[in-house]
Amino acid sequence: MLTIYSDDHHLHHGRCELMDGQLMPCFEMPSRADHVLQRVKDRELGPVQAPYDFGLAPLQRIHNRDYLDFFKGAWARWTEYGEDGDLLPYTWPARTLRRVLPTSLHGQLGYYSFDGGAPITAGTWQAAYSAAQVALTAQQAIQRGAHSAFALCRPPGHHAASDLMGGYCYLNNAAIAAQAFLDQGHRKVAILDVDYHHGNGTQSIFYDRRDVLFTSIHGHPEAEFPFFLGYADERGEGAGEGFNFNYPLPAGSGWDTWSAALEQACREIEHYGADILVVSLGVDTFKDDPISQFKLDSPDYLTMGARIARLGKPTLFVMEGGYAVEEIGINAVNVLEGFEGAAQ
Ligand code: SP5
Ligand code: ZN
Repeated sequence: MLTIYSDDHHLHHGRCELMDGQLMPCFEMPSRADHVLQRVKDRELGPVQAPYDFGLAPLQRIHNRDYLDFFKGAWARWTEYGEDGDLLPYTWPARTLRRVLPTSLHGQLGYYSFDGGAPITAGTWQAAYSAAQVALTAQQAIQRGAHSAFALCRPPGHHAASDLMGGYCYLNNAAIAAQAFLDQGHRKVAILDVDYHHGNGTQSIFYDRRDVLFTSIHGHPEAEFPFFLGYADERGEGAGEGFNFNYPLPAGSGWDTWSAALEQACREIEHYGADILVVSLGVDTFKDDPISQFKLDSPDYLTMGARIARLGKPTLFVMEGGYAVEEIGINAVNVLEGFEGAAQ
């Protein structure tokens, strides 16, 4: 399987995040992607190629122009204040407040984010831009006939909505790639989001559309980030009604529970008749993940990949979360190897 990778992800290295009342080093760190790349090489999964540059147009198909302009320019505005620490929001337009776009940098940052988990550093825009290009380059490989490809994206993307960053995400790599498939002639794209957290950004982007089926297996939002989306009764709206499927699972869920949800998601994807499958590949479902509560073990990821392969669709894997850094490469590449072992 072809892997697309850019070293630019090293340009994004947030200093800290707030957890349990303390500032901790960011769980979403550069060594994550380094470990995945190393495992791709160790297992001789296939060639590793740098991304092409498709420019901003495919990003603008998903993200609002004002959001992209804000994100691109935010760091320069921050340095004008003489600051060089991470740029982090601290006020959001929650209930009773007005959703107005202030002129101040921090006001705008609150407007364009939903949590304090997406720090902007000097290189965040470039890293996120390159991650989107990684996804688009892998998408192009499938468009040109490959049965599968792996977009080794970092930072991840599935929490990012059309004009919101959060949950370590800035640009929605999977959504950008899904839209590119549609723009290049495909009619039905299915997204299977296996990250431990609900893909709220992806769901919101496609919620009123039927040309993208969104399915997600995740920690129940009653108890888990992102809390405010990802419930089973969210089935889509308008033309998109019936094209959104959430499988929220309780803390402690292991492979038996998880794989039963995967069966249901696969059934919906088959019923939908997708031309293409995009997998939001988070491996934070792992038993030793430091911020998650599922109990999948490394061999389970081989089985996961094999089940996905049995759908028989051209499949783009897009890297999302996974914070057990030592095992992230094993687990992510196990999905890909399980897929290859079962695909014809
Ligand atoms: C892409 C992705 O996986 N983003 C996840 C963002 C999760 N951010 C919130 C983390 C909060 C962790 N709290 C764990 C409490 C354990 N005591
Ligand atoms: Zn996650």
